[in-house]
Amino acid sequence: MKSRRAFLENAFFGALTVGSSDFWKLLAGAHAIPTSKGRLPVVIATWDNRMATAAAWQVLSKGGRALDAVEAGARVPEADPLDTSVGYGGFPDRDGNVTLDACIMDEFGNAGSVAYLQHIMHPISVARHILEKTPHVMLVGDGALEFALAEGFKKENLLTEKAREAWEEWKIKSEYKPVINIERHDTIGIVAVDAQQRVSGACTTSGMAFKMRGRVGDSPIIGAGMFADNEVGAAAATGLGEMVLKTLGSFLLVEEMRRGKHPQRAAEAVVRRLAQKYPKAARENQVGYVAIDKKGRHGAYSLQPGFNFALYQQDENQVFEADSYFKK
Ligand code: SD4
Repeated sequence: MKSRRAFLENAFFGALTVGSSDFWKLLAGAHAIPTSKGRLPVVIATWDNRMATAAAWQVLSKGGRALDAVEAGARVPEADPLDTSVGYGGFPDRDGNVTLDACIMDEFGNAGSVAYLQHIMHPISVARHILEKTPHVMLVGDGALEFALAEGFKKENLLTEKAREAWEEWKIKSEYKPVINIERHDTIGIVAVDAQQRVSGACTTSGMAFKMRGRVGDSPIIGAGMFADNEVGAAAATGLGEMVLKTLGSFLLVEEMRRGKHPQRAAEAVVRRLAQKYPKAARENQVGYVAIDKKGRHGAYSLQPGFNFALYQQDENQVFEADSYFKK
Protein backbone atom coordinates (compact mmCIF):
# COMPACT_ATOMS: atom_id res chain seq x y z
CA MET A 1 0.00 0.00 0.00
CA LYS A 2 1.35 3.43 -0.87
CA SER A 3 1.03 6.36 1.42
CA ARG A 4 -1.55 8.56 -0.21
CA ARG A 5 0.25 11.70 0.82
CA ALA A 6 3.53 10.47 -0.69
CA PHE A 7 1.75 9.41 -3.84
CA LEU A 8 0.05 12.74 -4.30
CA GLU A 9 3.12 14.75 -3.38
CA ASN A 10 5.20 12.83 -5.90
CA ALA A 11 2.60 13.26 -8.56
CA PHE A 12 2.24 16.94 -7.78
CA PHE A 13 5.81 18.09 -7.25
CA GLY A 14 7.11 15.68 -9.86
CA ALA A 15 5.28 17.70 -12.47
CA LEU A 16 7.20 20.88 -11.60
CA THR A 17 10.83 21.68 -12.20
CA VAL A 18 13.03 23.00 -9.40
CA GLY A 19 14.00 26.51 -10.34
CA SER A 20 10.72 27.35 -11.95
CA SER A 21 8.95 30.17 -10.16
CA ASP A 22 5.92 27.93 -9.73
CA PHE A 23 7.98 25.51 -7.72
CA TRP A 24 9.10 28.14 -5.19
CA LYS A 25 5.68 29.71 -5.00
CA LEU A 26 4.32 26.29 -4.15
CA LEU A 27 7.02 25.57 -1.61
CA ALA A 28 6.19 28.82 0.14
CA GLY A 29 2.67 27.50 0.68
CA ALA A 30 3.71 23.89 1.01
CA HIS A 31 1.89 23.25 4.26
CA ALA A 32 -1.15 22.08 2.30
CA ILE A 33 -1.40 18.53 1.04
CA PRO A 34 -1.89 18.62 -2.72
CA THR A 35 -5.33 17.46 -3.64
CA SER A 36 -6.54 15.18 -6.39
CA LYS A 37 -7.49 16.31 -9.87
CA GLY A 38 -10.77 15.08 -11.25
CA ARG A 39 -11.25 12.33 -13.80
CA LEU A 40 -14.41 10.39 -14.65
CA PRO A 41 -15.66 7.83 -14.02
CA VAL A 42 -14.50 7.26 -10.48
CA VAL A 43 -15.44 5.13 -7.49
CA ILE A 44 -14.09 5.29 -3.96
CA ALA A 45 -14.85 3.00 -1.03
CA THR A 46 -13.97 2.88 2.64
CA TRP A 47 -11.25 0.41 3.71
CA ASP A 48 -9.48 -2.04 1.45
CA ASN A 49 -12.61 -2.86 -0.49
CA ARG A 50 -10.76 -3.34 -3.78
CA MET A 51 -13.01 -6.24 -4.79
CA ALA A 52 -15.97 -3.93 -4.37
CA THR A 53 -14.46 -1.07 -6.37
CA ALA A 54 -13.55 -3.61 -9.07
CA ALA A 55 -17.18 -4.75 -9.24
CA ALA A 56 -18.28 -1.13 -9.46
CA TRP A 57 -15.71 -0.45 -12.19
CA GLN A 58 -17.18 -3.27 -14.27
CA VAL A 59 -20.30 -1.13 -14.49
CA LEU A 60 -18.61 2.27 -14.78
CA SER A 61 -16.07 1.28 -17.42
CA LYS A 62 -18.86 0.17 -19.73
CA GLY A 63 -20.57 3.55 -19.44
CA GLY A 64 -23.01 2.21 -16.82
CA ARG A 65 -24.94 4.08 -14.19
CA ALA A 66 -23.30 5.09 -10.89
CA LEU A 67 -26.28 3.68 -8.97
CA ASP A 68 -25.71 0.22 -10.47
CA ALA A 69 -22.01 0.54 -9.76
CA VAL A 70 -22.35 1.33 -6.06
CA GLU A 71 -24.93 -1.42 -5.57
CA ALA A 72 -22.72 -3.96 -7.33
CA GLY A 73 -19.79 -2.84 -5.18
CA ALA A 74 -21.68 -3.01 -1.90
CA ARG A 75 -22.91 -6.52 -2.68
CA VAL A 76 -19.35 -7.86 -2.71
CA PRO A 77 -18.56 -7.60 1.03
CA GLU A 78 -22.21 -8.37 1.84
CA ALA A 79 -21.76 -11.84 0.36
CA ASP A 80 -18.27 -12.38 1.79
CA PRO A 81 -18.39 -14.66 4.88
CA LEU A 82 -14.90 -13.47 5.89
CA ASP A 83 -15.94 -9.84 6.17
CA THR A 84 -17.14 -9.66 9.75
CA SER A 85 -18.60 -6.14 9.54
CA VAL A 86 -20.97 -6.48 6.60
CA GLY A 87 -23.81 -8.81 5.57
CA TYR A 88 -23.22 -12.57 5.65
CA GLY A 89 -20.52 -13.33 8.24
CA GLY A 90 -21.09 -10.03 10.08
CA PHE A 91 -20.61 -10.18 13.84
CA PRO A 92 -23.93 -10.39 15.67
CA ASP A 93 -25.37 -8.19 18.39
CA ARG A 94 -24.74 -9.15 22.01
CA ASP A 95 -27.65 -11.60 21.88
CA GLY A 96 -26.35 -13.40 18.80
CA ASN A 97 -28.56 -11.77 16.12
CA VAL A 98 -26.98 -10.54 12.90
CA THR A 99 -28.79 -7.27 12.17
CA LEU A 100 -27.99 -5.24 9.09
CA ASP A 101 -28.19 -1.55 8.13
CA ALA A 102 -27.84 -0.12 4.61
CA CYS A 103 -28.75 2.84 2.44
CA ILE A 104 -28.49 3.94 -1.17
CA MET A 105 -29.07 7.18 -3.12
CA ASP A 106 -29.38 7.82 -6.83
CA GLU A 107 -28.62 10.81 -9.04
CA PHE A 108 -32.15 12.20 -8.68
CA GLY A 109 -31.84 12.43 -4.90
CA ASN A 110 -34.04 9.38 -4.36
CA ALA A 111 -33.10 7.34 -1.32
CA GLY A 112 -33.78 3.89 0.10
CA SER A 113 -32.73 2.47 3.43
CA VAL A 114 -33.11 -0.51 5.77
CA ALA A 115 -32.23 -0.80 9.43
CA TYR A 116 -32.23 -3.74 11.81
CA LEU A 117 -32.86 -6.10 8.92
CA GLN A 118 -32.23 -9.79 9.66
CA HIS A 119 -31.78 -12.89 7.49
CA ILE A 120 -31.24 -11.15 4.15
CA MET A 121 -27.80 -11.29 2.59
CA HIS A 122 -28.08 -8.15 0.47
CA PRO A 123 -29.62 -5.30 2.46
CA ILE A 124 -28.29 -2.82 -0.11
CA SER A 125 -30.53 -4.36 -2.77
CA VAL A 126 -33.50 -4.29 -0.41
CA ALA A 127 -32.74 -0.58 0.11
CA ARG A 128 -32.73 -0.11 -3.65
CA HIS A 129 -36.10 -1.86 -3.95
CA ILE A 130 -37.46 0.54 -1.32
CA LEU A 131 -36.06 3.45 -3.33
CA GLU A 132 -37.58 2.23 -6.59
CA LYS A 133 -40.80 0.54 -5.57
CA THR A 134 -42.21 2.32 -2.53
CA PRO A 135 -43.12 5.91 -1.68
CA HIS A 136 -40.92 5.56 1.44
CA VAL A 137 -37.27 5.97 2.27
CA MET A 138 -36.73 3.63 5.19
CA LEU A 139 -38.06 0.30 6.44
CA VAL A 140 -36.85 -1.36 9.63
CA GLY A 141 -36.87 -4.72 11.39
CA ASP A 142 -39.69 -7.14 10.66
CA GLY A 143 -41.32 -4.73 8.23
CA ALA A 144 -38.13 -4.55 6.19
CA LEU A 145 -37.86 -8.34 6.26
CA GLU A 146 -41.46 -8.80 5.17
CA PHE A 147 -40.93 -6.36 2.31
CA ALA A 148 -37.75 -8.14 1.25
CA LEU A 149 -39.44 -11.54 1.24
CA ALA A 150 -42.37 -10.14 -0.76
CA GLU A 151 -39.83 -8.79 -3.26
CA GLY A 152 -38.36 -12.26 -3.70
CA PHE A 153 -35.29 -12.05 -1.47
CA LYS A 154 -34.34 -15.33 0.21
CA LYS A 155 -34.40 -15.82 3.99
CA GLU A 156 -31.01 -17.11 5.15
CA ASN A 157 -28.99 -17.74 8.26
CA LEU A 158 -26.27 -15.08 8.20
CA LEU A 159 -24.43 -16.14 11.37
CA THR A 160 -21.34 -18.01 10.21
CA GLU A 161 -19.48 -20.43 12.47
CA LYS A 162 -16.58 -17.95 12.63
CA ALA A 163 -18.86 -15.12 13.77
CA ARG A 164 -20.63 -17.37 16.29
CA GLU A 165 -17.31 -18.43 17.79
CA ALA A 166 -16.13 -14.81 18.04
CA TRP A 167 -19.38 -13.93 19.80
CA GLU A 168 -19.05 -16.84 22.26
CA GLU A 169 -15.50 -15.79 23.03
CA TRP A 170 -16.48 -12.15 23.48
CA LYS A 171 -19.25 -13.16 25.92
CA ILE A 172 -16.69 -14.81 28.20
CA LYS A 173 -14.17 -11.96 28.09
CA SER A 174 -16.19 -8.81 27.78
CA GLU A 175 -18.47 -8.44 30.78
CA TYR A 176 -21.25 -8.22 28.23
CA LYS A 177 -20.74 -4.65 27.06
CA PRO A 178 -20.89 -3.55 23.44
CA VAL A 179 -17.51 -2.99 21.87
CA ILE A 180 -16.37 0.56 21.23
CA ASN A 181 -12.83 0.70 19.95
CA ILE A 182 -10.64 2.08 17.23
CA GLU A 183 -9.62 -1.18 15.67
CA ARG A 184 -10.07 -1.90 12.01
CA HIS A 185 -13.62 -1.69 10.72
CA ASP A 186 -14.80 -2.87 7.33
CA THR A 187 -18.15 -1.23 6.81
CA ILE A 188 -18.37 -0.27 3.19
CA GLY A 189 -19.37 3.20 2.13
CA ILE A 190 -18.98 3.47 -1.62
CA VAL A 191 -19.59 6.54 -3.79
CA ALA A 192 -19.26 6.94 -7.54
CA VAL A 193 -19.58 9.37 -10.40
CA ASP A 194 -20.13 7.78 -13.79
CA ALA A 195 -19.05 8.94 -17.25
CA GLN A 196 -22.28 10.93 -17.59
CA GLN A 197 -21.53 12.71 -14.32
CA ARG A 198 -24.29 10.95 -12.42
CA VAL A 199 -23.53 10.79 -8.69
CA SER A 200 -24.64 7.93 -6.41
CA GLY A 201 -23.70 6.30 -3.13
CA ALA A 202 -24.29 3.26 -0.96
CA CYS A 203 -23.40 2.14 2.54
CA THR A 204 -23.90 -1.27 4.19
CA THR A 205 -22.89 -2.79 7.52
CA SER A 206 -23.68 -5.25 10.27
CA GLY A 207 -22.93 -2.36 12.64
CA MET A 208 -20.90 -2.40 15.78
CA ALA A 209 -19.90 -5.89 16.88
CA PHE A 210 -21.86 -7.22 19.90
CA LYS A 211 -23.97 -4.07 20.07
CA MET A 212 -27.12 -3.81 22.18
CA ARG A 213 -30.14 -5.44 20.60
CA GLY A 214 -31.95 -2.84 18.52
CA ARG A 215 -28.96 -0.54 18.12
CA VAL A 216 -28.84 1.20 14.75
CA GLY A 217 -25.82 3.20 13.68
CA ASP A 218 -25.15 5.85 11.09
CA SER A 219 -24.91 3.62 8.05
CA PRO A 220 -28.62 3.46 7.08
CA ILE A 221 -29.29 7.10 7.93
CA ILE A 222 -29.33 9.32 4.86
CA GLY A 223 -26.98 12.21 5.52
CA ALA A 224 -25.10 10.41 8.29
CA GLY A 225 -23.60 7.20 6.85
CA MET A 226 -23.88 8.42 3.27
CA PHE A 227 -25.18 11.32 1.24
CA ALA A 228 -25.21 11.98 -2.48
CA ASP A 229 -26.26 15.14 -4.28
CA ASN A 230 -26.03 15.16 -8.02
CA GLU A 231 -25.21 18.87 -8.10
CA VAL A 232 -22.20 18.45 -5.85
CA GLY A 233 -20.88 14.97 -5.07
CA ALA A 234 -21.17 12.25 -2.45
CA ALA A 235 -19.66 11.17 0.83
CA ALA A 236 -19.74 8.12 3.09
CA ALA A 237 -18.64 7.33 6.61
CA THR A 238 -17.20 4.48 8.62
CA GLY A 239 -16.28 4.10 12.25
CA LEU A 240 -18.21 4.83 15.42
CA GLY A 241 -21.69 5.52 14.10
CA GLU A 242 -22.83 7.41 17.17
CA MET A 243 -20.35 10.18 16.40
CA VAL A 244 -21.30 10.31 12.74
CA LEU A 245 -24.99 10.48 13.66
CA LYS A 246 -24.51 13.38 16.04
CA THR A 247 -22.86 15.49 13.35
CA LEU A 248 -24.74 14.22 10.28
CA GLY A 249 -21.28 13.92 8.80
CA SER A 250 -21.89 12.86 5.20
CA PHE A 251 -24.45 15.59 4.66
CA LEU A 252 -22.12 18.13 6.22
CA LEU A 253 -19.29 16.94 3.98
CA VAL A 254 -21.36 17.38 0.83
CA GLU A 255 -22.41 20.82 2.03
CA GLU A 256 -18.76 21.76 2.55
CA MET A 257 -18.12 20.72 -1.06
CA ARG A 258 -21.15 22.72 -2.18
CA ARG A 259 -19.54 25.77 -0.60
CA GLY A 260 -16.55 25.19 -2.84
CA LYS A 261 -14.21 22.94 -0.88
CA HIS A 262 -12.22 20.21 -2.56
CA PRO A 263 -13.40 16.78 -1.27
CA GLN A 264 -10.16 16.39 0.69
CA ARG A 265 -10.59 19.72 2.46
CA ALA A 266 -14.28 19.00 3.04
CA ALA A 267 -13.48 15.63 4.68
CA GLU A 268 -10.89 17.35 6.88
CA ALA A 269 -13.38 20.02 7.92
CA VAL A 270 -15.95 17.41 8.98
CA VAL A 271 -13.45 15.34 10.98
CA ARG A 272 -12.10 18.52 12.60
CA ARG A 273 -15.64 19.43 13.63
CA LEU A 274 -15.97 16.04 15.36
CA ALA A 275 -12.63 16.38 17.08
CA GLN A 276 -13.47 19.84 18.36
CA LYS A 277 -17.00 19.08 19.48
CA TYR A 278 -16.31 15.70 21.10
CA PRO A 279 -12.61 15.86 22.05
CA LYS A 280 -12.61 12.88 24.41
CA ALA A 281 -14.66 10.52 22.23
CA ALA A 282 -12.68 11.66 19.19
CA ARG A 283 -9.40 10.69 20.82
CA GLU A 284 -10.70 7.23 21.68
CA ASN A 285 -12.60 6.27 18.57
CA GLN A 286 -12.25 6.01 14.85
CA VAL A 287 -14.34 7.82 12.25
CA GLY A 288 -13.33 8.13 8.61
CA TYR A 289 -14.88 9.62 5.49
CA VAL A 290 -14.49 9.15 1.77
CA ALA A 291 -15.79 11.73 -0.69
CA ILE A 292 -15.94 12.58 -4.36
CA ASP A 293 -17.21 15.61 -6.17
CA LYS A 294 -19.00 15.81 -9.49
CA LYS A 295 -15.74 16.55 -11.29
CA GLY A 296 -14.36 13.23 -10.07
CA ARG A 297 -11.96 14.62 -7.48
CA HIS A 298 -11.71 12.59 -4.30
CA GLY A 299 -10.80 12.96 -0.65
CA ALA A 300 -10.53 10.85 2.50
CA TYR A 301 -9.71 11.68 6.09
CA SER A 302 -10.11 10.08 9.51
CA LEU A 303 -9.72 10.80 13.19
CA GLN A 304 -7.17 8.05 13.81
CA PRO A 305 -4.32 6.81 11.65
CA GLY A 306 -4.87 3.49 9.89
CA PHE A 307 -7.91 4.36 7.79
CA ASN A 308 -7.47 3.30 4.21
CA PHE A 309 -9.63 3.48 1.15
CA ALA A 310 -9.92 1.91 -2.28
CA LEU A 311 -10.00 4.15 -5.34
CA TYR A 312 -10.71 2.98 -8.87
CA GLN A 313 -10.00 5.61 -11.48
CA GLN A 314 -8.26 5.68 -14.84
CA ASP A 315 -8.15 1.89 -15.04
CA GLU A 316 -6.24 1.61 -11.79
CA ASN A 317 -7.59 0.07 -8.60
CA GLN A 318 -5.48 1.17 -5.64
CA VAL A 319 -5.58 1.35 -1.88
CA PHE A 320 -4.24 4.37 -0.04
CA GLU A 321 -3.87 5.23 3.58
CA ALA A 322 -5.80 8.38 4.41
CA ASP A 323 -4.28 11.19 6.38
CA SER A 324 -5.67 11.57 9.88
CA TYR A 325 -6.41 14.24 12.50
CA PHE A 326 -4.49 12.47 15.26
CA LYS A 327 -1.07 11.20 14.30
CA LYS A 328 0.61 7.90 15.22
C1 SD4 B 1 -21.84 1.67 12.73
N1 SD4 B 1 -20.50 2.98 11.22
O1 SD4 B 1 -22.78 0.89 12.74
C2 SD4 B 1 -20.88 1.62 11.56
C3 SD4 B 1 -19.75 0.74 11.94
C4 SD4 B 1 -18.59 0.75 11.01
O2 SD4 B 1 -16.84 -0.37 10.13
O3 SD4 B 1 -18.34 1.66 10.28
N2 SD4 B 1 -17.83 -0.30 11.02
O4 SD4 B 1 -21.60 2.46 13.63
